[in-house]
This record gives sequence, C-alpha cells and structure tokens, in this order.
Amino acid sequence: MAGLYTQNSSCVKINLKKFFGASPMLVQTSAAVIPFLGSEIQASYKASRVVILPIPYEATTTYRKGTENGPDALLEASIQLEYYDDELEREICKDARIYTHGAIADTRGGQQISAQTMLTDTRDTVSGLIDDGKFVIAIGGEHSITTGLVDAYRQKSHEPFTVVQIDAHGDLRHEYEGSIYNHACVMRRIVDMGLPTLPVAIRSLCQEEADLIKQKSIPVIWARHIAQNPHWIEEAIATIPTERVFITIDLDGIDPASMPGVGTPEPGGLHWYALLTFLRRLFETHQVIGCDVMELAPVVDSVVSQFTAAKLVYKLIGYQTLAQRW
Ligand SMILES: [Mn+2]
Repeated sequence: MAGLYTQNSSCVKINLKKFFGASPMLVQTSAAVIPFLGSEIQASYKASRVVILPIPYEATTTYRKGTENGPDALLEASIQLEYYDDELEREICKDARIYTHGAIADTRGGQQISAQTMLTDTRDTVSGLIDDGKFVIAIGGEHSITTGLVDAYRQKSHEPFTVVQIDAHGDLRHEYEGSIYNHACVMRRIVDMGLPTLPVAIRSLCQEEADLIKQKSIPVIWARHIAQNPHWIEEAIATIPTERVFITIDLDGIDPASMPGVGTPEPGGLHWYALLTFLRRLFETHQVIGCDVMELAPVVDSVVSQFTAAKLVYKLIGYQTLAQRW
C-alpha cells in the first residue's frame, strides 16, 4: 500500500474549504479543485492567461501507484509557495493571471475511465483552451495523458513543433501489458504522430526502445551525459529542429533524492538548478506552446515531492510570463 496519499496528512494544515473560494466556471464533467496558489490569486477564466488543468487519471502505472492523487497534492502544496520569485525578482502571480480549471478524467474513488475516453476528454478540453488563447499547464496523473494534450496542439497548430520530454524512461515501447496507451508507451505514440522529440535525462529503457532510438535517430540527451558534460544545455537546445516546443515533464526525470514521489524512481536524475536552467533557456530560445507536469505519486509523511512539483509549475509560469520580454 506504499504511496497512498490522504488529505489527513499531518503536514497539511490548511482548511480546504477556504481554498475552494467562489465557484469557478467549470465544464460539466470536471470536479472542483483548490486553485493554484489559493483562491486569492485565482483570476476569472475570462481574464486568465495561464490555465492549470488537473488530470487525476491513473490506469496503467505498474510499480508504485498514486498518480491520480498527484494534482490535488500539488495544488495543496502550492498554497505554501511564496509569491515572490527571487530569480525573476517579482511576484510573478500578480502578472500571470492564473486560473485553475476543474479536474477532468478523474479516476479517483475507483471510477473506471477508458484510455480512449481520457484522451478524447483531454484533447477536447485543451482544444477549447487553445481556442480561448490560454497557455495551458496540465498536471497529472499518469504520463499516458500527454498523448491527448499533444494531439490537441497537433490539431490546432499550423506550424510544426518538437516535444521536449524530461523523463528517466524512454517511454518508447509499442505496447506494454497489453495496452498501446500504457504510460510506458506515451512517447512512442508521439513519435508515431510524426513529431520530432527531444528526450532529456533518460537513464532507463529496454532493447526495443534502444533500437528505435537508433533507427529513428532520436537525439536523446542521456542522464549520464548530463552528469559529465557542463555544456549539455546548449547542445540540447541546438538539436531542436522547430521554433515551437511542447514541454512534457515526467517528474521521475528529476533525481529521486529531491523527487521520491514518483511511480518508478531511477537514480542519477536532473538536479533542481540544472532543470531550471534548461527550462529557462528553452523559454528564452523557443516558443513554448504548452507544458505538462506528470506522474506525481505522493509519498506518505513527506511533502517534498508535491512542494517541489508545485514550485516547478510556478517556475514554468514565471518563465512563460517573462518570455515575451527576453
Ligand atoms: Mn518516466
């Protein structure tokens, strides 16, 4: 039963009711959540520029479970963040106009949702947000969700884009445990869409994936290489073939010392400032069209993972908000 998360965690000392605030505009199938940074910061949907989209979906995780509890844990932890960003030298949330959408594709409480339904809900919801001009940061939930997100951008985008994947794993299997929508196959689905990818911090894969990387000449930035080469960030940026990028972050790309709350932790991952430097360079050099932060599976009696994930989302908001001025 390792990894099951409860709202009764001794570390969460907030009155949850207080943070639901005024009823946000929700689509019919979505469930109310705590707004990112709390209801005082929540913009109206109409006025918002950044939309946080919680997707508490879990069906195929194989080792530790609990990713369906990731979005709530991240949003609860976000209440504890300082508004001021010392790197960006401002209270980013005052400029960013953040709205937190209701949860979609919610499998909590034993709700069965097929992969196809989850992907369709995700694609349709994100398509609507793109139409409304919102910058979307989806929070999961298992990594298979990313296929639905990328599909929405693919349908809406008139220009090509690269999917930058931060992850410990290749996620390039054709199928796993009988499903092509398993979280271990998400990047294969994206490669099959014909989109260029840049996998970063990879350190765990099978022979089939290693063969595919060679066959398709996928420009993997191995975690091993990152540890040994101080110039890896510029090398990685230089391999991106398009002006536009979508960033998918599987939190297990981060070193498990600072991110233990993932389904499949792997040693040797990215360190916090290396990750931030890379992300900032991406926002400086490319047009980031959307992001996701996936696979948070909170650990009992530790808030490190969800707080780090919440801070990471706030850094993404900060870099995106300032991107036009760089
Ligand atoms: Mn992974």
